[in-house]
Amino acid sequence: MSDNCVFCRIAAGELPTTLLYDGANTVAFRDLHPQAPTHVLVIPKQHHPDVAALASADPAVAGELLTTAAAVAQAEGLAADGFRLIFNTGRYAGQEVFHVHAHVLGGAPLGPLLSR
Ligand code: DGP
Repeated sequence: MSDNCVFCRIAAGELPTTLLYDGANTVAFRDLHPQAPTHVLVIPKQHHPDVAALASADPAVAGELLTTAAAVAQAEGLAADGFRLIFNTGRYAGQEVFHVHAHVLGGAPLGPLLSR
């Protein structure tokens, strides 16, 4: 746990959030600034800066992250019409919080993958 990591603090229950799932290794909560009708973040409890670091250090938890994201999509009613899963990774992707997180987005047509 990193004291100055906002997502570590959410995972530890130290900061308020709209928690949707709290498992042994992963947590899901609503994004503070939703970019779609449904916008959920899924994180591992353990701190890893991005998805590449997580996949390298702990492939099992990386898999759990995907399982949790799929379960969240199902629970939020996104499975039938589809959803988008995004891992912003690094500067060019615009990553702002350096604790790996999957964005689960859905609830309406999401448009093209990239805005130009
Ligand atoms: P990214 O650009 O991929 O690093 O996205 C970070 C996301 O995290 C962004 O959509 C806003 C969200 N976020 C930042 N701080 C908080 C917070 O304290 N609580 C919640 N629920 N979401 C946050």
